[in-house]
Amino acid sequence: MKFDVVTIFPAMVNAGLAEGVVGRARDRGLLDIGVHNLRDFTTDRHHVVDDVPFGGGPGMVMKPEPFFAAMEAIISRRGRPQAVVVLSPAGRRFSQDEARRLADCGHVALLCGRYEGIDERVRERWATDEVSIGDYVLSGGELPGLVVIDAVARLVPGVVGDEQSVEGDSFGRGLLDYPHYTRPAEYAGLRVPEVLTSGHHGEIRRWRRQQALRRTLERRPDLLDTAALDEDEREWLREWSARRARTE
Ligand code: 4FV
Repeated sequence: MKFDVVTIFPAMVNAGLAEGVVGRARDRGLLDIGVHNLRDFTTDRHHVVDDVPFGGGPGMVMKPEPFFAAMEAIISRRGRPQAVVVLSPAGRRFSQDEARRLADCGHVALLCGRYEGIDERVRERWATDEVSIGDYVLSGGELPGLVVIDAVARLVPGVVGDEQSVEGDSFGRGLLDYPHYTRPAEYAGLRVPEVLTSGHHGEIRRWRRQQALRRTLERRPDLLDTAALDEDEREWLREWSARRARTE
């Protein structure tokens, strides 16, 4: 999987890519990540990347020319990305489905803004997607870019050792994850649910499915509209809502 990141803080991005699953995958060549310093694509000796906003107003806006030059260079050096993502609060909300779609692209460029944002003509000319990681304002697009790379990289075969854990991940089937426990079986007066130390793998799988479903029902019922539920899960939901109706 190939990524290209355009940023004025390459060290910050490289630091965020250096550890753990993504860091190992990059070292093993499963991920080919180009991190490009936007200032390298300026032509003035002060490497200026921002300017005052047309129409006035607070703050500065990132100039279009360096981004255009950066995209031209990426295409000539590394090929044309299938997806060019501008990270911004005005974008489509990032999700596991979005991560899967980008993972199927094979080559994704990520344009990270700072200041008030990037001149709109960059999005008009280059972006295939505008993506937001959430309804809050950050000081830059680098952290959102790292979030996207991390989520997409986990879907690249071989990046996460045990493929099952990716499939079993939260949102793998659109449900929240079941609770996790490890040794000791009792700690601070708190015991691990019996079923998990029972050795009954069928029972354990059933308990985990019920826990994932119940948590989703309690915390994110909105997810149930799109979750891929099987007949058991639909039956449990019917039982639980019938029981709740009886107790209300
Ligand atoms: C953001 C978000 C975000 C806005 C102006 C960078 C900042 C600054 N990006 N999801 N939320 N970006 O807050 O993606 O340039």
